[in-house]
Amino acid sequence: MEIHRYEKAWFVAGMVLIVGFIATVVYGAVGPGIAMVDDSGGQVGANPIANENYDAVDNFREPGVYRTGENSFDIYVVAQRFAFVPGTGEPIRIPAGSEVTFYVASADVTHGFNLAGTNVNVMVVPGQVSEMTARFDETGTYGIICHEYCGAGHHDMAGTFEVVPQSQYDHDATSDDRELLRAALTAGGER
Ligand SMILES: [Cu+2]
Repeated sequence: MEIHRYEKAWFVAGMVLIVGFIATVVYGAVGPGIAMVDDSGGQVGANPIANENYDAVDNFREPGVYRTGENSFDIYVVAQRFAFVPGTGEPIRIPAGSEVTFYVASADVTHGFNLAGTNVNVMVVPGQVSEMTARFDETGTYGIICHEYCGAGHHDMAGTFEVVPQSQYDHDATSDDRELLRAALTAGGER
């Protein structure tokens, strides 16, 4: 049986494309370390989030930035129509050289959480805490974008994430300090 040479050429081209596609996936996983977000954040009732009843859930806290170590932070974000809390009203701010774990939950419908220009990019499904960790060594400002159509104000659903120099880091901007302050006030009695 004779195979036409054009047919042979297309067969070779097809094989090269398949091998090329597999190679890009392998490179993405091994090289830049691109990974899928899994369900490690756990499930969460959508009602407690919508009602701001954060004490009722053990894997989500009041939205804000919590310092967990010298250079590590946990950031809890609620995505709701049509804002990120925090992020939209006030920027999320961390010092450069930080490792950040994001916990994002939805108060209503499915949203997206993407730090523009980074690998931090996840769907925020009601009932699920989307958890992902990233390192920010350089200063910069990133837009936070909702990339899942969520309603009439979707195009306005955006926020700001700022990585500032250590020296400029504003302690007052973090809720862990507010919490420390609250604890100090409670310890010192009512005022
Ligand atoms: Cu949206």
